[in-house]
Amino acid sequence: MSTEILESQIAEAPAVVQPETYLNFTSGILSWLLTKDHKRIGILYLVSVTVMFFIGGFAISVARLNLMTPEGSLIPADTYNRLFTLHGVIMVFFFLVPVVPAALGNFVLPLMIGAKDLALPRINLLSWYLYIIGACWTLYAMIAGGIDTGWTFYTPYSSQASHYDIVPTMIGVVIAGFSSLFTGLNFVVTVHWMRAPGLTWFRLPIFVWTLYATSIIFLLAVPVLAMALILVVVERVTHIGIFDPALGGDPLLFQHLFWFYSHPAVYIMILPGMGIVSEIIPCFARKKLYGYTFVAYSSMGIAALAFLVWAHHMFVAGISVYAALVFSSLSFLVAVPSAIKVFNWTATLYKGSISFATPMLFALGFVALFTIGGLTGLFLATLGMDIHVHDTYFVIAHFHFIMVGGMVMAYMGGLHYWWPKMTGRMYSQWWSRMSALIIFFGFFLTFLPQFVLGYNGMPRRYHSYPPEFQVWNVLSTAGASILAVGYVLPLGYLLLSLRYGKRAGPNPWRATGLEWQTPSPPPKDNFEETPIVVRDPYQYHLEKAQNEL
Ligand code: HEM
Ligand SMILES: [Cu+2]
Repeated sequence: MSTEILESQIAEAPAVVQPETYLNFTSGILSWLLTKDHKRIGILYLVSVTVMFFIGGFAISVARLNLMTPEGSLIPADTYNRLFTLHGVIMVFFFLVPVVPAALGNFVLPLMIGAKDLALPRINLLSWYLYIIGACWTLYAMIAGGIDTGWTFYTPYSSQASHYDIVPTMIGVVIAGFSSLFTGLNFVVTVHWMRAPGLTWFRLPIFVWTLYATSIIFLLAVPVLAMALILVVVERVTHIGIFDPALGGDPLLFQHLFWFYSHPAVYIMILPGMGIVSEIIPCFARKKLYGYTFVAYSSMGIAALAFLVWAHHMFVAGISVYAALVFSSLSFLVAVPSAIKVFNWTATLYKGSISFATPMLFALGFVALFTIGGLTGLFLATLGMDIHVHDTYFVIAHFHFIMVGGMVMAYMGGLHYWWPKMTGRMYSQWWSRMSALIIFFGFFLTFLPQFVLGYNGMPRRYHSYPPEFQVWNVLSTAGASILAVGYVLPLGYLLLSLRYGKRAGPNPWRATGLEWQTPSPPPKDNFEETPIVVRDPYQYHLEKAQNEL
């Protein structure tokens, strides 16, 4: 099997002493904190989002343990509410949104287009500082004060009922929002200006296309979220009626503004994941990506449609039946570009010479779990079904299939794919494959029972429940414990690889992207000389032909 070929290649990589790289050309903590190098900023993001992931994960682990028993005797209801809110806010705004664009994208985007850096390196550093300030601020507000509105900050909870630290939490989220906004701006400018000679738009790797589409969403949607949150703050401080009916405001208005951002935001979370998978599958199937132009256009199609479906979150909130019908139909349309991608990945796999290396395991996990998440989304877009399962565990299961089964899987795939490029080292193949499997099965055991729970009527955000739901909840908690092991393992073998890992060489996967044509880790300015592109991406069949000669 070609896996063996890969492993033997890893072993053959020459053990020469590394010359100057982005990691060692200067040293000291200040050289990192003041760096304008996109690769170092990518690493700074990587470390920070990882910390946030484990904080958010810890919070929900306690909440999930509480659900082992129907009466929820582990923690008080109030603590439970604060924990799931902390989990949601951290995971969405401080992990899922930035993780792929700001951490992986920052690192590989310039390398993939043959550029020296992003177009606006200082703005890039500023983005990271805004992220850190927003994160510390929000965390402090949520831990010292606490909020219990859920990550959606719905009014009237957030405008009157909740008495905790709503205002500082929202300000923190808005600050972090500007970080995404600047990253998006930076990426758009970079893709327009900095492509290597010969790298036309339709020669761009799909990951670059998806980062571009994501950036457009950032630019159009983040300001709306910022405005909505600022209006809640204004209302709480000045008591001018905006959303609060008691003051003459309209609570539905908040939901419109919020979801006008947050629905497109779910595509911010999933599009770059699709991009990663579109890099990994051709590489480990040693085939050209099937239907490249369709995949590229479908990314832009998803980005455009994302803005037309926000009110499918509001079917039971009191919008008119006609509006609901329109939003329901539009929601079905989003399935088309998504299905195109799934079809193209499957077609790429067909008759490929597949190697089940770790990044590929994660990518295949993504395709399976994302497909289930997407199909259950169609259930939710169906008006009658949505009325039945709205705000139940069915919804929790659906979005975790997309965001955790989909996005986190893709992220892990990308991390394992580009790790040798980032660090110059290989990690343990055995342990990393184990953790891919543990995450996959742990994930299923955690979230599959939640579809059953939701369908049978267990509402979300409840700290206790009727005893007949216990069996499924215990299964889900057991799955979550397995999942937790799967997430902690990579921390171990990746850190160990930094010291003990084999040297990776410039191109351990024999991939075709430009990022593999420079040493690992790359030198400070990425390429010794600017590469000139003469071929379309993913020309794995050419390489295969050469090997056969
Ligand atoms: C990257 C990973 C994850 C993300 C982005 C994420 C995101 C979210 C979000 C947005 C919510 C909604 C909170 C709300 O209802 O306001 C939520 C709820 C929940 N999450 Fe996660 N989650 C992640 C991982 C996990 C994991 C690993 C578990 C399993 C232990 C988990 C278990 C839950 C549960 C049980 C709830 C429901 C809380 C409730 O409504 O009572 N999540 N998650
Ligand atoms: Cu939506």
